[in-house]
This record gives sequence, C-alpha cells and structure tokens, in this order.
Amino acid sequence: MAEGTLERTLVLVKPDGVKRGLMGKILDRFELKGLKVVAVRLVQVTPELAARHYAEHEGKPFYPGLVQHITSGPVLALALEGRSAIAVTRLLTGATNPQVAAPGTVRGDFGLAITPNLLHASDSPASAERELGLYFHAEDYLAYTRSDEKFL
Ligand code: 3AN
Repeated sequence: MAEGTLERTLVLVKPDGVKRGLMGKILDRFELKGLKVVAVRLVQVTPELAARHYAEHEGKPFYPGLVQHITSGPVLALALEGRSAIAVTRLLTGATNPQVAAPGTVRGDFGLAITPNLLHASDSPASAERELGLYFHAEDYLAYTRSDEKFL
C-alpha cells in the first residue's frame, strides 16, 4: 500500500449536523482515523459564499435547496491534514445519498435525506485548494505534532 501524499482537505458539518448536535461525533470519526485538524471555524454561510462554494451545481434542480440549506444555520468548517486526506475523508463521509451510504460512514450512520446530508467534503486536490480558500486564510492553519503521528 502506497504511503499517500500529505494533503489538506475541507470538511463542512452542514447546518443539519450542527443543529442535531452531531459536530462532536462527526469530528471524532476523522480524528480517530488519524487526520489532523489544522484549522476550525464556525461559520454562518452567506448566499454569496454559498454561490461560490456550489458554483459547479448552479442550474441543477437541487441547487436552490442546496443554497437554502447551507445558509440555514452555522456550519463547522474543518481543515484536515493527513496522507491521502482527500480520498480518505470522502470514504469516511459516504455516498451523497445517505439512504445508500455504507454503514460505518457518517452519512450511512446518521442520515436519511440527501439535501441535509450532514457534511461536505472536497472531492479532488483542485476542489480542496479552492474550497479551503473560501473558508480559511493562511494564518488560520496551525502546525503541531499529534502524539500518534509516527504511526500514521
Ligand atoms: P457530495 O456532497 O457527496 O460530494 P455533490 O458534490 O454531488 O455531492 O453534491 C453536493 C450536494 O448537493 C450534496 N452534498 C447534496 O446535499 C446535494 N445533492 C447532490 N445531488 C442531489 C440530488 N440528486 N438531489 C438533492 N440534492 C443533491
């Protein structure tokens, strides 16, 4: 198994996850996996930020609902770092539709609905770079060593 490139990715716990009190449980999945939290913010997403975030979905039938939902309350923005962090985070997130997401994934374990589907996770290095830039500035990232890092 390749060691994997050290990457950073963006996770958003969406308003449904925040309002259901699932921030801790969701963050726990990523921390236990070995991903390092390098920046955190609780953010009220504005319609302008939502439009930038979901630009690729503009025009799709579910776009208005997507923007309505992401702006309906706070989101927890997390920058996660680790080997192959982008793909690993997507695996832990699960399929877009929680009804078919595998058990053991966040969406598979905690949800049923597709628009309030608990979280967003960047899907490629280009998306991760672009999306991290929407929520964090360079000075928001903190460098530290996890005590278990030599095993990860
Ligand atoms: P993912 O979040 O799994 O990467 P995307 O990027 O295809 O999924 O879609 C972004 C968001 O749009 C999803 N998280 C979901 O909330 C919403 N979405 C995607 N497909 C649908 C759909 N067919 N119906 C309603 N909402 C959808």
